[in-house]
Amino acid sequence: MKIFLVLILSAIAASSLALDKCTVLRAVKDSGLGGYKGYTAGDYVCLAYYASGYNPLSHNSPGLFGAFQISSYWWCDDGITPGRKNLCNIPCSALQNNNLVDDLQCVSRIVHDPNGLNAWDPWKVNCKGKDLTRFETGC
Ligand SMILES: [Ca+2]
Repeated sequence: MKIFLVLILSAIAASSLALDKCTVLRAVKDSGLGGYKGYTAGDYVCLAYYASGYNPLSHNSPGLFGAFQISSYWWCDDGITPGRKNLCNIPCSALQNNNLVDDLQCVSRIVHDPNGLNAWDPWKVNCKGKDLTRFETGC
């Protein structure tokens, strides 16, 4: 019974971490990333939607962290990935919360590379060249 209660409480805690479109959109706009390399704020919101469903605790694979599913091989330090580079110079745990300021600094670093947002398959498949109006409006 006690364990069951703990499970329920942690499920509630996890779900309360989930972000929504407008929170992500506001964070992207505040970051100043919109317009960089021709990507709009909607590109980043669309990426977060398809990468994680706006859930910072999402783990599509063991090496991906945060709302933008950032790789622990290249970008953040999870303390266990062999050969990790930590090019964003942050712990991966910093990507698993509701504060997107550091996430977006890391996203900016990733987008700075020649591939830009093509670094993310969820963006390439679902957002690239698409009408992203619904990710930029309604807030
Ligand atoms: Ca964060």
